[in-house]
Amino acid sequence: MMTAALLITSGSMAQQPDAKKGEAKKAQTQTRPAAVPLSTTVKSATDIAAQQPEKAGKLYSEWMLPAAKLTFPALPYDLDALEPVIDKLTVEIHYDRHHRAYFNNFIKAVGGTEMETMTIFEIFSKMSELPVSVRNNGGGFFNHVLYWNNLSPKGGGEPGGELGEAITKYFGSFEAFRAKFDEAAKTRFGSGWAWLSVDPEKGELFVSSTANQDNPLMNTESRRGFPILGIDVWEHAYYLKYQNKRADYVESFWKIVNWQDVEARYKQFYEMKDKLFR
Ligand code: MN3
Repeated sequence: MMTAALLITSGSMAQQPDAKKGEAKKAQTQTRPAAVPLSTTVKSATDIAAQQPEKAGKLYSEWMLPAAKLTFPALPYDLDALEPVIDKLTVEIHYDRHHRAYFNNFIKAVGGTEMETMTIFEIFSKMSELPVSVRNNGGGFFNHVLYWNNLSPKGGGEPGGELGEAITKYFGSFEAFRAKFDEAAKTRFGSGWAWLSVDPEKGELFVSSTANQDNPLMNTESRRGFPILGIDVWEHAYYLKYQNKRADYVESFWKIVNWQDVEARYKQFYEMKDKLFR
């Protein structure tokens, strides 16, 4: 069973047999801790559910494990699966070198410390008191897992269901939300991320951007939230294909957004929110 999956996976792995190649295969042969099943039932919009019907409603999370037990997850599709939006070489370098390095350095940084037994959410909640190596590498590890799951070769379009309704409620329309997210992604100076998150107090959706490998779960952020969609705007995410044209990368990004994953994460927020911001 593919519970080796990622943060809050929408489970695109099971229908991506090629994910078993290379490093992914190695990862799967390790003994993995049992995933924590969540009881959420996903009720996706028809167009989204049609993409991965057999996985709707099946959510797993490994993030509640002690940090030292976290594993480096397989990419949920082939390296070239996101072409032409993101080219194979970019995915390969981004996933296998950058992301893997963040993971390795995070595990190293928490090793032998009290952080070993904390969940990554507990670590993010105490970020301001912890070493910068944990902030950069823990953020880098977590953010990229979310990023890969947020994307799919079968993605694109617009969300329906409860997520689509919430976006309309809080932004006025999907177009208005997208304009806001685009703006955050394009104007983030230097390296960082733009996010769509859920406010833990009010439940409202909001857009923000963070520097470096920070994310809205960290207590170093002025507005904290549970991220459900993130775009990496570090140059390593797009430079080979788009060079300095970040705006073109951001525009193309929408063609591969895995809305089923974003909606699943949105619903998971309500399952997990009590454990996220302590
Ligand atoms: Mn990156």
